[in-house]
Amino acid sequence: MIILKIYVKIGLVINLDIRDILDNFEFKGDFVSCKEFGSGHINRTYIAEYDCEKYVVQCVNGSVFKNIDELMENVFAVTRYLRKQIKANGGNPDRETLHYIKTKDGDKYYRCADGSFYRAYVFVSNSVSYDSADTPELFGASGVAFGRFQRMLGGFDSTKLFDTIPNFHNTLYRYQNEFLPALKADKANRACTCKAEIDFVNARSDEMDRLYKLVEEGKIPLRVTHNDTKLNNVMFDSETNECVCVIDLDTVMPGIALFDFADAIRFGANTAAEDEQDLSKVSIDLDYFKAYSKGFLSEAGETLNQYEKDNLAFSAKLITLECGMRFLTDYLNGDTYFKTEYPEHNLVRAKCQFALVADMERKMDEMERIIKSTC
Ligand code: ADP
Ligand code: GN1
Ligand code: MG
Repeated sequence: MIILKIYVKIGLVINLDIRDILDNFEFKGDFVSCKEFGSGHINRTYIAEYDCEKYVVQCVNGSVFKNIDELMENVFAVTRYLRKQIKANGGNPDRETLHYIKTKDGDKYYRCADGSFYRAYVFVSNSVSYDSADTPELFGASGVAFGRFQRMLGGFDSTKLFDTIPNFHNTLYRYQNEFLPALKADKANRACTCKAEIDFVNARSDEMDRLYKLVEEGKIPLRVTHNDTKLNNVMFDSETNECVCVIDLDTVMPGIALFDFADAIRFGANTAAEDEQDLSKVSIDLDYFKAYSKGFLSEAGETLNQYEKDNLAFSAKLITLECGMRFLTDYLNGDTYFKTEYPEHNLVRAKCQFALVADMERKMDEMERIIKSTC
């Protein structure tokens, strides 16, 4: 009776059809409940509770990820490799990597009649993710997690991975091929509402190709990178707060290692939320910057070359500019990419990123000093 009540209650809030989707996966036990969960901007995530185990089920955003087969190939290949590494180091692969559940037909994902895709994995038990870190230590622990992820994948041949979103962190490409065309088209008639932000981006176009130029010159290698190192993409042990597992592997691709440092700083070392409207609250917290640098470099430091080390602080600014530009592009396009909660949400996010860029520019010398002393 209780089970039925919970199901009916939650079923009314989300969508009863989710049960039809869940029934296609090899889950253990009887269904208890299912609810929408998480704060990601792209996919839709559900927690499905069965009496034996909890699962995470995700509807993958097909307009962002155009080739689901290649995406899942990447995720499975990287996870298989990580499991071996963790096992060899005496760790527990079932807790420290994602554990995917195939469909009853043995496929890596389930394709619905409406063309959407679902995939499932075991919920990492006794774990929690955070949208902000209460202490620099907690944030530093996420640096250890992403640094270790980078180090453990050091031996994985990045050319074996598909480029699931080409030019994902190619800032100049995003400027020339996405931002400027969106501005020109001005589909949603919004350019007149964000002149200052457009000027902010244009004024920094000269810096956008600095890192890819180093790649072209053979000074920075392409490595296996996560590319979306937000704090909420690490699971922490709910009792000890130690990092358990890096999740959200959809953007694992060949990339520049610096961005795995940088995107975490953009999100987690901001004294405000990513969509804070009061820009006086936005700044880069140098204690958090230092803590993440220490954590990340303690694991990945030895694998980075001098060109990479010299550009760590700059990369934090560049990715913040890039992310703000992506939010602004989506605002100009009429909000077609990121999930939004209100009409100006993308503009608010962009303004917040640009305020953070401005603060990083003010504090760049200090950020450089911190990196030097940590390296
Ligand atoms: P998105 O691409 O939308 O960011 P994520 O894969 O990051 O999706 O998942 C969203 C949230 O769901 C995460 O921040 C985390 O809280 C939770 N989550 C995802 N995978 C797991 C898992 N295997 N175990 C426990 N929680 C998870
Ligand atoms: C998106 O899915 P989520 O919320 O982890 C985006 C990232 C952005 C981030 C900004 C595939 O990440 O690139 O940095 O929003 N993911 C994709 O919060 O575009
Ligand atoms: Mg995520």
